[in-house]
Amino acid sequence: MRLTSLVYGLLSLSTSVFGHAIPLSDESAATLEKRAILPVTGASGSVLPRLEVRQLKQKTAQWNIFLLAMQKMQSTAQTTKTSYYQLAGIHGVPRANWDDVGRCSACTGQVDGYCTHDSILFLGWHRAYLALFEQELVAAAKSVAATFTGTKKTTYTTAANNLRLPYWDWAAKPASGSTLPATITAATVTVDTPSGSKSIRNPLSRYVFSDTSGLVYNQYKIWTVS
Ligand SMILES: [Cu+2]
Repeated sequence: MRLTSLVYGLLSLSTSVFGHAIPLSDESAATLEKRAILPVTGASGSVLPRLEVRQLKQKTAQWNIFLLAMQKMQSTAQTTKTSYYQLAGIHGVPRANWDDVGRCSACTGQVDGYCTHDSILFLGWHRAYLALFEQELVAAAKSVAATFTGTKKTTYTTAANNLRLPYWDWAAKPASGSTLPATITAATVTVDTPSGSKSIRNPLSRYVFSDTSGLVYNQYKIWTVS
């Protein structure tokens, strides 16, 4: 979410409380009112550490529910604002407006988007962005956990509640093998589902676009289109 959008949303709320019309930059109140504000709260529940991706993999239940949650986000319709596709678009590519919020007229070239790569807002912007991604990831994990039954439902619900977005420590060198985790490069991965063990497309390896119109980088053209 562009930070200015969030600020505008809060200002819009305050105008309804106090009954005053506040002129908001060059955007009309009518345009602002039709937007759905998505609060960035971070993951619900306790404050927990984010684990390095290879450490998370050691936690079998959390790793499984993490992969299933990523699969669920990626299989959500690209038009849904909290889908993997739309959340990725907030960062910049696919190049599409999120919730009708237009991009700045001065943003040109291939690295435009809402991401503030070239400003002092860089760190703050990405903290909010990752908090949004993480809250949707954990929500998806809880949703998937609820589809299990019996003791597995209990196990995966606990795992989902304790799941946080992992990170990759690129400076951590394993005793052998590639520094790039195999869990990212493997084409398929085996997961435990409510209907048993299954091999699925690895959601950490690729995303399959159903609409490539927002893609602008040549290297993305090699990706599969369903
Ligand atoms: Cu960025």
